[in-house]
Amino acid sequence: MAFASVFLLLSLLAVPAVYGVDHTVGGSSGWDQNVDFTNWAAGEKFVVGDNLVFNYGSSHSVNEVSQSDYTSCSSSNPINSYTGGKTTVALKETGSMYFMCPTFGHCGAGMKLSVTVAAASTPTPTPSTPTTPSTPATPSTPPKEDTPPKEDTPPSSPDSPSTPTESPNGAVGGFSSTNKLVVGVSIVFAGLMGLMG
Ligand SMILES: [Cu+2]
Repeated sequence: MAFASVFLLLSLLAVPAVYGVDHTVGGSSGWDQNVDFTNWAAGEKFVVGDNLVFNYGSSHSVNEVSQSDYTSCSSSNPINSYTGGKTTVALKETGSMYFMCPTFGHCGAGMKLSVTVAAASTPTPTPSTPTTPSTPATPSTPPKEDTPPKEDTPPSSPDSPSTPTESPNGAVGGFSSTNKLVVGVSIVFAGLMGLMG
Protein backbone atom coordinates (compact mmCIF):
# COMPACT_ATOMS: atom_id res chain seq x y z
CA MET A 1 0.00 0.00 0.00
CA ALA A 2 2.71 2.41 1.01
CA PHE A 3 4.75 1.67 -2.08
CA ALA A 4 1.70 1.92 -4.28
CA SER A 5 0.83 5.37 -2.93
CA VAL A 6 4.41 6.59 -3.32
CA PHE A 7 4.54 5.41 -6.90
CA LEU A 8 1.13 6.91 -7.58
CA LEU A 9 2.40 10.21 -6.19
CA LEU A 10 5.54 10.05 -8.32
CA SER A 11 3.67 9.14 -11.48
CA LEU A 12 1.18 11.97 -10.93
CA LEU A 13 4.05 14.41 -10.57
CA ALA A 14 5.88 12.96 -13.57
CA VAL A 15 2.97 13.39 -16.00
CA PRO A 16 3.24 17.21 -16.38
CA ALA A 17 6.93 16.83 -17.28
CA VAL A 18 5.95 15.61 -20.76
CA TYR A 19 7.09 18.00 -23.48
CA GLY A 20 4.80 20.41 -25.28
CA VAL A 21 1.67 19.16 -26.95
CA ASP A 22 0.77 20.01 -30.54
CA HIS A 23 -2.84 21.15 -30.74
CA THR A 24 -4.17 20.71 -34.28
CA VAL A 25 -6.59 23.60 -34.59
CA GLY A 26 -10.04 22.38 -35.50
CA GLY A 27 -8.98 18.74 -35.23
CA SER A 28 -9.30 16.78 -38.46
CA SER A 29 -11.28 19.62 -40.07
CA GLY A 30 -8.33 21.94 -39.58
CA TRP A 31 -8.40 25.72 -39.87
CA ASP A 32 -11.46 25.99 -42.05
CA GLN A 33 -14.91 27.44 -42.31
CA ASN A 34 -17.82 25.72 -40.64
CA VAL A 35 -15.73 24.74 -37.63
CA ASP A 36 -16.74 25.93 -34.17
CA PHE A 37 -13.32 26.95 -32.85
CA THR A 38 -14.74 28.14 -29.54
CA ASN A 39 -16.09 24.67 -29.00
CA TRP A 40 -12.85 23.06 -30.17
CA ALA A 41 -10.73 25.22 -27.85
CA ALA A 42 -12.99 24.40 -24.90
CA GLY A 43 -11.95 20.77 -25.22
CA GLU A 44 -8.22 21.50 -25.16
CA LYS A 45 -5.84 22.46 -22.36
CA PHE A 46 -3.20 24.92 -23.56
CA VAL A 47 0.03 25.14 -21.61
CA VAL A 48 3.20 27.16 -22.14
CA GLY A 49 5.48 25.07 -24.34
CA ASP A 50 2.61 23.67 -26.41
CA ASN A 51 2.07 24.49 -30.08
CA LEU A 52 -0.93 25.41 -32.17
CA VAL A 53 -0.85 23.73 -35.57
CA PHE A 54 -2.99 25.34 -38.25
CA ASN A 55 -3.69 23.25 -41.36
CA TYR A 56 -5.58 25.16 -44.05
CA GLY A 57 -6.38 25.49 -47.72
CA SER A 58 -5.17 28.23 -50.08
CA SER A 59 -8.27 30.38 -49.51
CA HIS A 60 -7.32 30.84 -45.86
CA SER A 61 -4.50 32.28 -43.83
CA VAL A 62 -3.85 32.97 -40.17
CA ASN A 63 -3.56 36.31 -38.41
CA GLU A 64 -2.67 36.66 -34.76
CA VAL A 65 -4.55 39.72 -33.60
CA SER A 66 -5.39 41.73 -30.50
CA GLN A 67 -8.47 40.95 -28.47
CA SER A 68 -10.34 43.96 -29.87
CA ASP A 69 -9.43 43.03 -33.46
CA TYR A 70 -10.54 39.48 -32.71
CA THR A 71 -13.86 40.80 -31.46
CA SER A 72 -14.37 43.18 -34.39
CA CYS A 73 -12.83 40.84 -37.00
CA SER A 74 -10.38 43.53 -38.06
CA SER A 75 -7.41 42.22 -40.04
CA SER A 76 -5.79 45.60 -40.65
CA ASN A 77 -3.31 45.47 -37.78
CA PRO A 78 -2.21 41.86 -37.16
CA ILE A 79 0.44 41.01 -34.57
CA ASN A 80 1.61 38.18 -36.85
CA SER A 81 0.30 36.88 -40.14
CA TYR A 82 0.95 33.50 -41.62
CA THR A 83 0.26 31.86 -44.97
CA GLY A 84 1.30 28.67 -46.74
CA GLY A 85 -1.16 26.00 -45.62
CA LYS A 86 0.56 24.87 -42.44
CA THR A 87 1.52 27.13 -39.56
CA THR A 88 2.85 26.18 -36.15
CA VAL A 89 2.53 28.81 -33.44
CA ALA A 90 4.43 28.23 -30.19
CA LEU A 91 2.58 29.12 -27.01
CA LYS A 92 5.38 30.93 -25.20
CA GLU A 93 3.64 32.73 -22.37
CA THR A 94 0.56 32.59 -20.20
CA GLY A 95 -2.50 34.58 -21.11
CA SER A 96 -4.80 34.82 -24.08
CA MET A 97 -3.96 34.69 -27.78
CA TYR A 98 -6.33 35.57 -30.60
CA PHE A 99 -6.37 34.39 -34.19
CA MET A 100 -8.60 35.01 -37.19
CA CYS A 101 -8.70 34.27 -40.88
CA PRO A 102 -8.24 37.58 -42.75
CA THR A 103 -9.99 36.34 -45.89
CA PHE A 104 -13.02 38.58 -46.38
CA GLY A 105 -16.06 37.33 -44.53
CA HIS A 106 -14.41 34.30 -42.95
CA CYS A 107 -13.84 35.74 -39.48
CA GLY A 108 -17.37 37.14 -39.40
CA ALA A 109 -18.62 33.66 -40.24
CA GLY A 110 -16.80 32.29 -37.20
CA MET A 111 -13.30 31.51 -38.47
CA LYS A 112 -11.63 32.91 -35.38
CA LEU A 113 -9.93 31.38 -32.39
CA SER A 114 -9.03 32.50 -28.90
CA VAL A 115 -6.93 30.36 -26.59
CA THR A 116 -6.02 30.79 -22.95
CA VAL A 117 -2.51 29.54 -22.17
CA ALA A 118 -1.81 28.26 -18.66
CA ALA A 119 1.54 28.01 -16.90
CA ALA A 120 3.41 24.76 -17.24
CA SER A 121 3.96 22.99 -13.92
CA THR A 122 7.67 22.26 -13.31
CA PRO A 123 8.33 19.14 -11.21
CA THR A 124 12.14 19.46 -10.96
CA PRO A 125 12.95 17.07 -8.06
CA THR A 126 11.19 14.09 -9.67
CA PRO A 127 14.23 12.31 -11.22
CA SER A 128 15.97 11.78 -7.85
CA THR A 129 12.99 10.33 -5.95
CA PRO A 130 12.28 7.03 -7.75
CA THR A 131 15.57 5.53 -6.46
CA THR A 132 14.84 6.32 -2.78
CA PRO A 133 11.90 3.96 -2.17
CA SER A 134 13.82 0.82 -3.28
CA THR A 135 13.34 -1.69 -0.46
CA PRO A 136 16.65 -3.08 0.86
CA ALA A 137 15.57 -2.37 4.46
CA THR A 138 12.65 -4.81 4.53
CA PRO A 139 14.48 -8.21 4.34
CA SER A 140 17.02 -7.30 7.04
CA THR A 141 14.55 -6.35 9.81
CA PRO A 142 12.49 -9.55 10.42
CA PRO A 143 15.57 -11.75 11.33
CA LYS A 144 16.55 -9.27 14.07
CA GLU A 145 13.12 -9.61 15.67
CA ASP A 146 13.23 -13.42 15.47
CA THR A 147 15.36 -13.80 18.63
CA PRO A 148 13.79 -11.45 21.24
CA PRO A 149 10.33 -13.12 21.16
CA LYS A 150 11.85 -16.56 21.86
CA GLU A 151 13.64 -15.18 24.92
CA ASP A 152 10.45 -13.45 26.00
CA THR A 153 8.46 -16.71 26.02
CA PRO A 154 9.72 -18.26 29.32
CA PRO A 155 8.34 -15.36 31.48
CA SER A 156 5.02 -15.33 29.65
CA SER A 157 4.71 -19.12 29.50
CA PRO A 158 2.66 -19.49 32.80
CA ASP A 159 -0.34 -18.36 30.76
CA SER A 160 -0.07 -21.21 28.26
CA PRO A 161 2.60 -23.74 29.16
CA SER A 162 1.30 -26.45 26.84
CA THR A 163 1.84 -24.38 23.66
CA PRO A 164 5.20 -22.61 23.87
CA THR A 165 5.78 -22.77 20.09
CA GLU A 166 2.57 -20.96 19.14
CA SER A 167 3.22 -17.79 21.10
CA PRO A 168 6.67 -17.04 19.58
CA ASN A 169 5.26 -17.63 16.13
CA GLY A 170 2.35 -15.31 16.84
CA ALA A 171 4.70 -12.75 18.34
CA VAL A 172 7.01 -12.96 15.34
CA GLY A 173 4.11 -12.55 13.01
CA GLY A 174 2.85 -9.54 14.95
CA PHE A 175 6.26 -7.97 15.12
CA SER A 176 7.13 -8.45 11.49
CA SER A 177 3.84 -7.02 10.28
CA THR A 178 4.28 -3.91 12.46
CA ASN A 179 7.84 -3.68 11.18
CA LYS A 180 6.58 -3.74 7.63
CA LEU A 181 4.20 -0.96 8.58
CA VAL A 182 7.02 1.06 10.15
CA VAL A 183 9.27 0.45 7.14
CA GLY A 184 6.43 1.39 4.82
CA VAL A 185 5.67 4.58 6.71
CA SER A 186 9.34 5.55 6.84
CA ILE A 187 9.63 4.94 3.11
CA VAL A 188 6.66 7.24 2.53
CA PHE A 189 8.42 9.86 4.68
CA ALA A 190 11.66 9.30 2.79
CA GLY A 191 9.74 9.73 -0.44
CA LEU A 192 8.13 12.93 0.78
CA MET A 193 11.46 14.24 2.02
CA GLY A 194 12.92 13.48 -1.37
CA LEU A 195 10.09 15.29 -3.08
CA MET A 196 10.51 18.29 -0.82
CA GLY A 197 14.28 18.32 -1.15
CU1 LIG B 1 -10.54 31.59 -44.11
